[in-house]
Amino acid sequence: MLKDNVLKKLNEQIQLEHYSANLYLAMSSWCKVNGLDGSARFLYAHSAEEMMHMHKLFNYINETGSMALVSSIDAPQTEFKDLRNVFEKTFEHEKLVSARINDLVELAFAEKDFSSFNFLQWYVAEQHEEEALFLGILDRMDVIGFDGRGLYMVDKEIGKLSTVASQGPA
Ligand code: OFO
Repeated sequence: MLKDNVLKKLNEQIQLEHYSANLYLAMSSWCKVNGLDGSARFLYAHSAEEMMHMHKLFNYINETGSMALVSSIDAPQTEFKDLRNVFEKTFEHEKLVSARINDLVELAFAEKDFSSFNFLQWYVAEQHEEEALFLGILDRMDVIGFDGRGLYMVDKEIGKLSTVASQGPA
């Protein structure tokens, strides 16, 4: 069984991963209706990854004999200034997720809950990859730019990442 304070934080992380999935799905929808099919595909696939992150936590909690909770999720933002704004927000969001994971790791260690500490290492590595992935997309935008056919090229490049989203950019 998990200690109450660790269980509470793990359940909050379930909620945050679920929010991440909904946020990226909302972003995918915005991209699709704005003709940005590559980005829409990438964000749709990434939303599915976030659901996997959520389920992984859910299953871990239940395996310990504790109660994984399904809580209400805030509605995500649905309007964005432009494509760069979408990906600036993904990067900011991933940095928030990393900070929450770090807090969880710190708590698990302080509580001598080494099973949770070990379990959470997967998320530590994953957050490193995700921050690098989204920062890489912002860098590509800066290199390609948005002049002329720039937006088309950027969207196409992001679309190519959708098949390798789980491994990071090729
Ligand atoms: Fe995007 O890594 Fe989970 O939230």
